[in-house]
Amino acid sequence: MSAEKPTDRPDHPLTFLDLDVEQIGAHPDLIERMFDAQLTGVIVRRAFPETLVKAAVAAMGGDALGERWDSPNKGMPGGEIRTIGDAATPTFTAMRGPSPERYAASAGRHADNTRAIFGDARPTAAIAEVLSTLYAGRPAGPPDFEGGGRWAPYNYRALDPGVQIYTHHDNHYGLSVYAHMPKALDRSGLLSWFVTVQAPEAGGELVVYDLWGSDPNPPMLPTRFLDTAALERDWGKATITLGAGDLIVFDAGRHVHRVRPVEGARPRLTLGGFLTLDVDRTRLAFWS
Ligand SMILES: O=C(O)CCC(=O)C(=O)O
Ligand SMILES: [Fe+2]
Repeated sequence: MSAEKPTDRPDHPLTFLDLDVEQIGAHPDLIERMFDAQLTGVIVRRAFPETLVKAAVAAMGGDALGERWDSPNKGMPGGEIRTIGDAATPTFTAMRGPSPERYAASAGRHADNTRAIFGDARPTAAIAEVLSTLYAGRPAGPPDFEGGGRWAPYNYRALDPGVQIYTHHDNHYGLSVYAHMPKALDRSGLLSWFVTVQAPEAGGELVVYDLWGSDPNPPMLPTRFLDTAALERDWGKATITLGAGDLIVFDAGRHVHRVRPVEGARPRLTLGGFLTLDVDRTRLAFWS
């Protein structure tokens, strides 16, 4: 992690903790601190066991998953992420996000996709354990999808050479799919998390700015996308490099962020989603 520019926005500080998975038991308050904007993010090194990393790279980096891969940003120059499983976000092909019916069908395939990648191993339990530990051991899991089924716990992502995730924030509770999220969950905040299973040769860093999605007059391009060049010039930022097995949780509901273009020959492979707390602060919910 490096903060290239001292922030001149003391009310939007960029503060990250960088821990090894063995250390996180000593920090049971980190999820709440992020939720309450006291901390921007936490990096958990070696959070995902090596056997799971290897299985994910073998499957996601090969071509056995074929038709399971989707291209939700098809037609977006430089932004054509590949995914397995839908996310509750706007995409280039669905600006208001997936319909509830589409999302529910995709979430219903999550277990089968996960078996195709990991066999009998339990990646979701491994992630739930890390997130729960950061929340004082309280239960962590995907919420019910009201109307039937559950939210998918995460989706799978590949950024091929040259591809990036453009500047955005992730406070998307206004999308129609969120009508199916239980009311007991707190929508005043949202954190992102993801696990890197394969880092690219270069590029692909997460860049987090000290601009919040709720700030007035953000720098916009005529295309109505955020003006990344203006952010690079005038805002403070943190650049975070993640290796295989590292997990990050950060305040993606507030902070504008992006993933720099992948350089080199191999794709950047991650799996991840979002999380929030219930209003009563008794459990953590994570979903894609
Ligand atoms: O790199 C990823 O998988 C996602 C990055 C991102 O925008 C997020 O985690 O909110
Ligand atoms: Fe994001």
